[in-house]
Amino acid sequence: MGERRSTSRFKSSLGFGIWDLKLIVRLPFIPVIEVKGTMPTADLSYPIGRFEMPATVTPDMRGRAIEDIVALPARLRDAVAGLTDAQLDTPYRPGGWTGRQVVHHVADSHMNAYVRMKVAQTENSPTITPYDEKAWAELPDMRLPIAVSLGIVDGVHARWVVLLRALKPPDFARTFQHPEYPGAPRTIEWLLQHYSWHSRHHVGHITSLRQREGW
Ligand code: NI
Repeated sequence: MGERRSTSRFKSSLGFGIWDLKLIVRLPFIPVIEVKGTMPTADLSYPIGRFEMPATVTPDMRGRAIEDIVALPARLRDAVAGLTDAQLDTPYRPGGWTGRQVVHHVADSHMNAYVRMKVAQTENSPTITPYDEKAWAELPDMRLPIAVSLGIVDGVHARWVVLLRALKPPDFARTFQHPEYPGAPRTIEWLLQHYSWHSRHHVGHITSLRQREGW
């Protein structure tokens, strides 16, 4: 998740959309609620909150975001360590992806992100190709053992981190065009911050499920 984030299509005539409503509903539940099955779906979907691009990104913030990209392969392996196939095939929330789908989705998503960064580095504000992450998550390769995608994440991140660490400050301002956000070019800065969040977001789905289930 994280690919399609446009809220405009959900705007109602009242001037706010369902996401705003979710936020309003969510606020009273921020204090710790660990009783199984009582958390609002919005909280289960966003265990670390929604992504928000910081107004300013300092060098320290960049460094921490790159460390999240470095850490993801091990964090993902730790998150799924010891889970049985039945546990991996359990949705992390009612109607949500299974742990197995989450792992395969991270591989799908981060392969795309890695390619997007490379085209942004080497072309003049290229238009990237979106993909339907929900449809991808239903394709037959989603039923493969998670080891396959853990290996992809290892390899993609090993290469991605080399690129990220070699970026010079002006490189973070390089842009690419996302067809779903016309007129709002994304930067490599945005991509890094987004995938730092995305890495922690999906690990959070699995670790929070384990916590709730006592696995
Ligand atoms: Ni995602």
